[in-house]
Amino acid sequence: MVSFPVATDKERVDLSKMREQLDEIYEQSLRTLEEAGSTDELETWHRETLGRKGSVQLQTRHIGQLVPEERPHFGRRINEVKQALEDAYQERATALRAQELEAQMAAEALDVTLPGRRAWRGRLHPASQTLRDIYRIWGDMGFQVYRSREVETDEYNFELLNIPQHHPARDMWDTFHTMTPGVILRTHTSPGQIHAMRQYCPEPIRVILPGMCYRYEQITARSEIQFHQVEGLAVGKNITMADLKGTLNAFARRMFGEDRATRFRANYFPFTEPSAEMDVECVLCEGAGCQVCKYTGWLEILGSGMVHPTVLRNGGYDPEVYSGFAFGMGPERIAMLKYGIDDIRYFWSNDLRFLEQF
Ligand code: FA5
Repeated sequence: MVSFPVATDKERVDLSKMREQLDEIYEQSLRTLEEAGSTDELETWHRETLGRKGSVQLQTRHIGQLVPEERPHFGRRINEVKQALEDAYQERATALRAQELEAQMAAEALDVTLPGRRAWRGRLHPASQTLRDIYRIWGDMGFQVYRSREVETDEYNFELLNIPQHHPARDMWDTFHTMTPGVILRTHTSPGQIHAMRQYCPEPIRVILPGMCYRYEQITARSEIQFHQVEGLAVGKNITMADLKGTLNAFARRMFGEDRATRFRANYFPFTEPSAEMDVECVLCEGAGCQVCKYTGWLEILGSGMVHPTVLRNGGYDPEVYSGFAFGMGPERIAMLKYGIDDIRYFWSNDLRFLEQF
């Protein structure tokens, strides 16, 4: 129950005077309500009139100055005034909102006859475009895409590929380790060879294995710590080095043009024997020699070789019966050659000026 301060006889006031005063506040409030020209002004009016410290509410403080039997009459009157003002406020608010909306619509009028703005259309990243070109070419030659994991065990990334612990060849693939001992981010797509062989053995295999690889190395114009590779693997009976060369040459002609010369250079990979790297004639200087090809006229595009007998055995195949070839190429490097991109760092820098050119 609300209690009001009780007035002394001297302080008592006349009910009619107080009603007069309240009526005056009511009239005055209605007038200022009409003058409110915006919803902001309306809110101010509401706070100053009907709020907790508003002019109408303040009238309740005088209730205690009335004789007790008059107090309920005056209280009721205050409530009536409050309600009437609240109704008037709602009416005014509705009218003002409609006015404001109309004004806004007039100001922001749409000319529906103007042509619409074209939605900005994204496009495939140059690395994805190159990957798709690669898939298409290998797909036409009967190679299926085989997906394998990016987080690998040391066993699959190295040991089963004929790279035992402490083998110096591990220096070629500096590695990111996870917090779980023996679990790493793969440094190349070659561990996928073992997964594919173990899944398909003893069937013949013709797959490409695309995906992201990671290496803990210095980022330079030619090397990133994160890049794609596309591995290729063919396993069957009577597969020879001639198949490897013929197939890779067919790929290079489709990728870089019919007349593009290629060559194989002997190289070393622990998981292939013999091993070779493949070069294509420099697309920028047509073999004459330039900065990009380091004045050799040739650009390396991939590593390859005949699958090592130990690796075939680790995959479940008898190397006396089966043979195979494998290769690993870098799509970003291929895109660099194809489009004359001189820095691999553009690929992941998210610069639209670069990306919009493809
Ligand atoms: C390998 O990774 C071998 N696994 C390839 C292979 C597979 C050989 C099967 C034989 C049989 P290499 O480290 O050279 O080899 O990498 C292969 C390709 O990946 C390179 O030719 C290059 O195109 C790309 N590549 C390698 N390191 C980077 C890097 N840091 N940034 C961008 N591309 C890279």
